[in-house]
Amino acid sequence: MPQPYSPIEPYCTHRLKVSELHELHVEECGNPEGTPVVFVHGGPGGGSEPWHRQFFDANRYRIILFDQRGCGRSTPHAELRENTTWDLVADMEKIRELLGIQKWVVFGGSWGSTLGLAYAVTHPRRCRALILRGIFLLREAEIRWFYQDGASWIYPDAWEAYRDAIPVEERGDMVQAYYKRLTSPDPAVRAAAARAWSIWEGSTSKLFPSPDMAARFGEDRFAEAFARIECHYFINKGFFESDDYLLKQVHRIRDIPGVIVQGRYDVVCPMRSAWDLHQAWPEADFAVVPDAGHAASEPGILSKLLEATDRYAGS
Ligand code: STX
Repeated sequence: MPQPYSPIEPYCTHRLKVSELHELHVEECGNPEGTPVVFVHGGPGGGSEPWHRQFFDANRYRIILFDQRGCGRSTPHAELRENTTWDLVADMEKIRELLGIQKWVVFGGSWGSTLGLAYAVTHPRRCRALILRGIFLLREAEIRWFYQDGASWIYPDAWEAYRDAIPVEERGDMVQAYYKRLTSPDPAVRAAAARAWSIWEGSTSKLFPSPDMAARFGEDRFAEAFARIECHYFINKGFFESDDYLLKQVHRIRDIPGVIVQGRYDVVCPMRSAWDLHQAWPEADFAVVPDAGHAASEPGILSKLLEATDRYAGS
């Protein structure tokens, strides 16, 4: 079993005001003189967690974690206004400038891969390397697969609760139906929809599903931000100008060292997207883990991620 690095605490935290409305939580761990790496969390709306620090050797990396707008310790919680992909890309630049970093390694899984790619194609010269896992390009087919029809064929049991939160006559467009509830003025309606949405994702993330994970995803505070922000980004097609925007922009980053790590049995972000990215960016290292799903904590995925961070750590 691969072991993550030991738990660590930040040596420094920041509150960064990025708009009239939003303030971000930013933290630095590890070695202030080390290679800078930014951890880009999933969702959108998932927030960063203490164990995310453990993908990196604290002796060799200056590890930067932040909570994206509206989630984790950033405020206001679950806020959808002034919250777009391009706001988040701009926030990453603000963080980089605040910390006086020229170039950093960008590490992200799932939505973290989406945002990591959006950042990298916009600011390629700021990226020392990219480490991407569980590739999500936020294309219509990916949203349809997981939230409408596809993953439901693999997890019909977990699907029931997600489906039953929506009345039959609205099930033709689940994302739209959820959006209506997740933005309802009634907090009880919002909370019920958020729980159902979030538990669906938590129940399907691992090759061997863990009840712990599903339960954690169902906690009110987490679910509210996760479900509302995800749904908002999906309704808005990721704020990308076209469905294949990221793939079309990959030419901008092909000379940056890159690693793509993908679980073969990822049901949340099926391997087709990682494969499409690999085709568009053949120079990047492409590691398919034959016995894993979506989660970064699965042994085969963790092992490849640790290998990748070790490679770019410098001396
Ligand atoms: N959303 C996939 C995603 O980014 C489509 C994601 N799924 N679960 C997570 O992120 C966390 C484990 C980070 C909450």
